[in-house]
Amino acid sequence: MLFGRNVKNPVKMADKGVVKWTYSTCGYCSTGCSIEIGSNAAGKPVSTRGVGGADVNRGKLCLKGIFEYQVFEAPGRGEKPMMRNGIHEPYRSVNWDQALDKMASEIKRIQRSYGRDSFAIVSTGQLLTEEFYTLGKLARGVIGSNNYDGNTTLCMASAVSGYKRSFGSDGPPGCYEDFEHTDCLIAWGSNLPEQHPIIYWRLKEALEKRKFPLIVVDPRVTMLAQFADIHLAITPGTDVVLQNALIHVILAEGLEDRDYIDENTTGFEELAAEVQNYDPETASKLCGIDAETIRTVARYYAKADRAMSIWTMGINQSTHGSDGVVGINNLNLVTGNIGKPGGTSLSITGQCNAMGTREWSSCSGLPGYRVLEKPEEREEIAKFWGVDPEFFPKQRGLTETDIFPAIEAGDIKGLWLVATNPMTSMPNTDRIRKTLEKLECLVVQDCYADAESNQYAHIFLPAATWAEKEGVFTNTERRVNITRQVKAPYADSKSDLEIFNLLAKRFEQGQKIEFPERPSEVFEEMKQLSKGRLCDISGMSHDLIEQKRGIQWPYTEDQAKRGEKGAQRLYTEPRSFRYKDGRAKLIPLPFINDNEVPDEEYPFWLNSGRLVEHWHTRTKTGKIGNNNKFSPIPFMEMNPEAAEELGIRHQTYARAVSRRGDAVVMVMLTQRVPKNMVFIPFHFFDCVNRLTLGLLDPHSRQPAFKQQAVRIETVDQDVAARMNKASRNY
Ligand SMILES: Nc1nc2c(c(=O)[nH]1)N[C@H]1C(S)=C(S)[C@@H](COP(=O)(O)OP(=O)(O)OC[C@H]3O[C@@H](n4cnc5c(=O)[nH]c(N)nc54)[C@H](O)[C@@H]3O)O[C@H]1N2
Ligand SMILES: Nc1nc2c(c(=O)[nH]1)N[C@H]1C(S)=C(S)[C@@H](COP(=O)(O)OP(=O)(O)OC[C@H]3O[C@@H](n4cnc5c(=O)[nH]c(N)nc54)[C@H](O)[C@@H]3O)O[C@H]1N2
Ligand code: SF4
Ligand SMILES: [Mo]
Repeated sequence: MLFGRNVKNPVKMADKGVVKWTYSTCGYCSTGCSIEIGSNAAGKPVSTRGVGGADVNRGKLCLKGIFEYQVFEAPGRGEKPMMRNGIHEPYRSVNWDQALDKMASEIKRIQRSYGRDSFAIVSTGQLLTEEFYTLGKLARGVIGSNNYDGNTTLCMASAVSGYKRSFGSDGPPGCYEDFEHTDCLIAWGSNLPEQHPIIYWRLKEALEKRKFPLIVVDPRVTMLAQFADIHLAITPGTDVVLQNALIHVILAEGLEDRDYIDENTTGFEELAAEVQNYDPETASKLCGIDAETIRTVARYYAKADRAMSIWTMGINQSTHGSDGVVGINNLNLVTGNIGKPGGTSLSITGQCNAMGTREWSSCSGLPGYRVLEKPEEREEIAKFWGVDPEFFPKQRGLTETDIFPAIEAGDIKGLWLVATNPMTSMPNTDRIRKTLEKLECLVVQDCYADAESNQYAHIFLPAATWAEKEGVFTNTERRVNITRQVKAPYADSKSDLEIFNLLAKRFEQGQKIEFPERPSEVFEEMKQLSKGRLCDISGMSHDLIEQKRGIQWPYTEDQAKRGEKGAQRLYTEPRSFRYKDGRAKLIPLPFINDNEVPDEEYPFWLNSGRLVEHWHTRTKTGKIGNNNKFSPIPFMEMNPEAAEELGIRHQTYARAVSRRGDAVVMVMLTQRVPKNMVFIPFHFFDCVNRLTLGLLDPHSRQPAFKQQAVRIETVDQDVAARMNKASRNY
């Protein structure tokens, strides 16, 4: 007789018939996991697995990486270029020459009629670095519009701005290995287990080996908060107050690192004077954390041998985003925690190549962290590309969040969206819809034709995606890793690199400048331009990157010759910051509350963010069954006590209303949010971003996606259910 396991069907692993594994890097988040794509005998990708020897993920993947081979054939892929005269006409398929000829002639017409900057370009954090560099060359050196930016303004702009203000340059100074050395970690507005599952796994592994305090600052009880030793459920948008109060306690109790401050910083007196105003009792009234807890956390952080902070969108997406980053840097500088193992200020980036675009896309300046404002840097690039330096603007143009209002105002008439879907991802999407409708020409270049922004386009260019092409990404810890091509571009789509090159040839100046066709040749150009820069990659090559499963920059030719690893940390030497005197700046941060805050009419905070199973606007994960099934419809987290007062039950529909618009969503009752807050994931079209306001940070121009006010209303359940069925749902 058979018992137990033996009577059950044994678990069978489907034999997918993999005959070949191709090395790649995950194309979703900025963790930068090394991944192998398995193809069957017919050359079709049928599997993905983590790479064991890779330093970042050591064989692991999260559920997005595990099913990533399904993105290639998912429904909605763009098959052929399409065109139409007006956005109310149906699209017709055309060939590439017709689409690109039309695009080039529209760019020229618009620039001739309204000026060079009247045609804008908005790109992304999700192209390969070689593609970013090439788009930068095309935008800055050929088309010559200064209104060229990326969706990174919705994402990383505050981190970039804060790093520049504190250290004199962008560039996250730490790495994942810092978890293994730190004695205290504060995570600010960052939900690692869901948004960076493999970085979280690295943190958890470090905690299992050696316990240290984990402190989480987040108004919501996220999964990371559930694992924390101390959770500070902060009042939204007030992190700067808490930072000032922590420094107040540190200085009042003499816990600062005097030697480090004297040797490496300027501005200490001004900072000390400002934080005088933030004694824990006063701060407590503003940020909602009790005074004793502020003191405890300050002592933990300052007394730890090595302390580090990580942060993500809870800090960046705020009207105090840039200040919040500077505040974290201040805290680390006064405690001497920069550039040492376990002592750092590490921005956790977002998209797979959020770093690559910062380094090489020329969005905010010129390649290799050069800026338009410095004549010698303009000269250098102009000479290298073979253009007249006078062709470059002398200062940075509009950011994405200023480009849309400029379209509204009639200053911009044409727009090219490359791998970004603002109809779902920008704040106040009703306004974005009206804005897009005003354009004389909108070009959408996307791997999926059903990206919502494409409903408003005149020209659609189908792009290849991820491992249908070849090139590098840079992850959160400055690690450059490679994606190898596993299959040909889907249908008649083309790699973004090829599209840029084909468009360049349609301009006189584009015929004069060299646009190499192969990604490895583009990489060689970048290497040349990186020599002596902070982001030096001159010791790398595509093959070496694959061999080492990613290399961290800076990595010079000398380092390569000596067979060293890439640099794990920046600013490890005294006075090695990027300001002329080598010192970092301590910057006082007076706090003014300028958010939309709840009031009688709109009594709830509206918070928004992400879920582990979905990626952004769901053009990918919405179609992958094993991702989508966990959250197939929009929902709203709401506190049970608040719901009871309003007569709202679990798993019924309710309407959230803001001053901008409304959205009907399924209610999920949970203690994860406080009584005066609701949380709605932003992955769904015509949902939370109909409600958001998106006030801008004055330094970074990044929108505050996480702080606005709404009221909640009951709705007729049958009507809501019918509406929900009728709305687009994969
Ligand atoms: N599964 C998945 N992973 C992703 C992505 C995805 O779409 N899906 N996107 C990637 C990208 S581009 C990014 S930028 C990252 C984002 O990664 P995260 O920033 O970790 O994710 P979010 O959910 O946007 O926001 C994080 C937290 O900020 C908190 N928060 C809100 N207001 C405040 C505040 O005032 N102060 C503080 N301290 N916290 C606040 C929210 O409650 C939320 O829990 O994730 C990346 N990883
Ligand atoms: N309410 C709210 N809104 C938010 C946020 C929030 O927390 N709350 N977070 C913000 C943040 S941090 C971010 S990063 C943005 C993200 O916002 P988006 O960038 O608009 O979101 P994605 O869905 O990633 O859009 C990328 C597009 O590029 C396409 N694509 C993918 N790969 C390729 C490729 O190789 N080539 C081409 N040409 N196209 C490709 C995809 O199909 C998709 O349409 O959203 C922001 N919006
Ligand atoms: S953690 Fe990020 S990089 Fe790693 S598999 Fe998941 S989505 Fe991909
Ligand atoms: Mo992001």
